Amino acid sequence: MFSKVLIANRGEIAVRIVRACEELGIATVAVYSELDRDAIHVKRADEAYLLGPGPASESYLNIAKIIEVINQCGAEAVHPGYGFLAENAAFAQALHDNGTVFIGPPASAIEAMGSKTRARELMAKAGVPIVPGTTEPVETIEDAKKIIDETIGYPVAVKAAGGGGGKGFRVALSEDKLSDAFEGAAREGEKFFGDATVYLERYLPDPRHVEVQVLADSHGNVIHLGERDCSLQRRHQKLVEEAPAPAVDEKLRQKIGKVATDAAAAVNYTGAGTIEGLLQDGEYFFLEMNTRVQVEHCVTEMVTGIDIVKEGIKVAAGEKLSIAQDDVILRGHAIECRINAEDASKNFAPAPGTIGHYREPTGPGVRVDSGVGPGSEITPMYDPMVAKLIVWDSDREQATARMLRALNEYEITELKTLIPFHQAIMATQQWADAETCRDLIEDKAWLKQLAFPAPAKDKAADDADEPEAEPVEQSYTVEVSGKRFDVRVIGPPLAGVAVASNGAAPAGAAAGARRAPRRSGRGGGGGGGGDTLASPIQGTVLKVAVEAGADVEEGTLIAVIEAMKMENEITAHKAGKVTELPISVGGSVATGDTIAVISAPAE
Ligand code: MV4
Repeated sequence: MFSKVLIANRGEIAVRIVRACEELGIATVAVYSELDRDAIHVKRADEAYLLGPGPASESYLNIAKIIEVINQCGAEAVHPGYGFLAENAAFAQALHDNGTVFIGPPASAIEAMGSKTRARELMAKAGVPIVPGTTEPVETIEDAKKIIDETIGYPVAVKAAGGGGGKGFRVALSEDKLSDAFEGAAREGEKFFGDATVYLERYLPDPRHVEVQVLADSHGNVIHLGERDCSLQRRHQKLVEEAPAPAVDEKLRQKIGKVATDAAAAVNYTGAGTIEGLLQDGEYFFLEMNTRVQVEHCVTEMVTGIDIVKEGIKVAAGEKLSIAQDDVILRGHAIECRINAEDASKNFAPAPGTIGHYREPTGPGVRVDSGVGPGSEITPMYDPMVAKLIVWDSDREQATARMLRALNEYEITELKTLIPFHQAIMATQQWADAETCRDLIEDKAWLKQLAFPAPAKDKAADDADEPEAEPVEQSYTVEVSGKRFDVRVIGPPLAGVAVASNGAAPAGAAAGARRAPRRSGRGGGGGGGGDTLASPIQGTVLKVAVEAGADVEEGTLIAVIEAMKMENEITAHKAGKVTELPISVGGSVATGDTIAVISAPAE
C-alpha cells in the first residue's frame, strides 16, 4: 500500500479522498489555489502545498506544478477525484513517466473512452449495445442528411465527439432543424474540447439516465455494483441521484451489469468507473464511460456497503479487489441531493457568496459529504456544488421521507442553495411516482415559488465571528388570529429589537430569529436591489436577449453569461422597462456589474 497520496482536487471530493486515505493508513497531501487558502480540504490533509492563483489553469490544472509538488513531498500516488485532471490522459501519462501512480485507469483507457466516436466503435465491437447511429465522425450536413434519411430517421441527436455529459448535444426534430443542430453541436465541441467533430444518434424520446458502477483490478477481475438512476438533471447537470434505479429489476440489473463489465473489460479498465447509458422501454443503450470516480458514487456505497474510493486506491496499489461479484448485495435505497450554491427560482443562477451559520443534518441513515463550513466562501471560479446530502433507508418511500427530514435539518445562512428546490421536488407526486420530473425543472412558474425571501437588513448579523450573546428574557404581546397573548421569550436578543451591551446585534440574533435558516441569506444571486439587475457571476456575455427600452416581465430572459464553460441565463428580477443595458455580446462582466436597469413601468 502507498504511504503518501497527493490529492489533485478540492472541495468535497478532496475531503472524501482524505477520509479514505486515513482509513487505509495513508498520509495525505492537499494542493490548493490562492483562493482556497482557508478551504476545508487544505486543513484536513496532513500536508498542503500552494499551486498558484485562483484560475484552474494556473492551479488545479497545472500539471507541471503538480508534478513539482509530488517530487517535493514524496507522494507515491495521485488521486485526481472528478473534474479537473481526472480524465486527462496526458496527466495520467505524465505521472507514469514521473514514476508516480495515477489512481485511476491506464491512460489508454481514458483516451479510448474520451473520444465518443471511438468509444462507440469499440463498444459495438465488444457486443455492447450502443444507441443506434454513427460510430464514425460525420463531416458535413449533407452527409448527415443522407445517413439520417437512410438509417436513423428523425428526431436525431447530434453530439460532439469530444463531448460527454451532454456538452455539445443538440436535437433536430426534423430536417429543417438539422443545420442548426449540426452547427450548434460542432461549435460547442470546438469551444469545450477543441474538436468540432460530431456524430449522430437516434434521439430517444423519453429515456431514463441509468449508469452502472464498475470496479476493476489489474488481476483481471471486473465487477459491477449495480446501477444508479440520474434522470433528474437540468441542462445535463445532475441534481438528484438514487440507487437502485426504480425502473430496473433484478433481471435487467444482471443484463446491464454484464454490459458494463464487458465495456470496462474491452478497454482493460482498472479502478472505479461508470458506464452511462439510456434506458428506454426496458432496452439499455451505452452512452459513454466516465473513467473516474463520480460525484454520485455515494448512493452506490450506501446500498452496497462497499467503499468505492478505498477500492480504487487499493487496486491502484496492485491489490486485488476485496469483493467478488457474488459478494455484491444491494440493500435498501439511497438518494443523493446535490447542494449547489444556485438559486433555482432564478433559473438556477449561480449564487456565490459566503456561508454564515452552518450545520449539517445527522441522525439515522444520513451522510453529508461536504467541503465547506461556517464562513466558507463559495467563489464563482469553481464548481457551485458545495455539499452532497445522501440518505439511506429500507425502501424508496422511506428514503424520500428521510431526505425531506434531513433537508429540513440542514442549516445554511447567508448562502442561497438548492435546498428549497430539493425540498419541493421530494414532496411532489412525480418524484413519488419515480418520474423524471423534466417538466417541473423546466417550469418557470413552479421554480419561481422557490424564491428566497428578501435579504435581512441587519448587517451586523452577517458576522459569524461575533461571540454568542447571553440569553435574555423579553416580554412581548402577540396576537394570533386576533387573540391576544402575553409571552416571555428567553434566548438570544432578537435582531433589530434588543441590542447587546457592546452595541452590536450579535451573531446569535440571526439564529434566534431563524426557523427556516436556509431561506434567509443575501447570497449574490442576481439582484443588486432596486432597479439594478447585477451579474451574479463573472463571465462573458454570450447573448443579449432584450433591447434597451423593452418592457419585460419578471423572469424574462435578459442575457446569457458564460462562466466556467456553463451558460447561465440572467432573467429580469422585476417587471418594468429596460432603461439601461450596458452589456454587449462578447463583452465581459464581473460579479456585481450592472446587466440592466429595469425601472417600474409608468403608471
Ligand atoms: C440522449 C437523449 C436522447 N437520445 N441521447 C446525454 C447526456 C446526459 N446528460 C443526458 N443525455 C441524453 N442523451 C439520445 N440519443 C436524452 C438525454 C437526456 C436525458 C436522458 C435521460 C434522463 C434525462 C435527460 C435529460 C436531458 C437529456
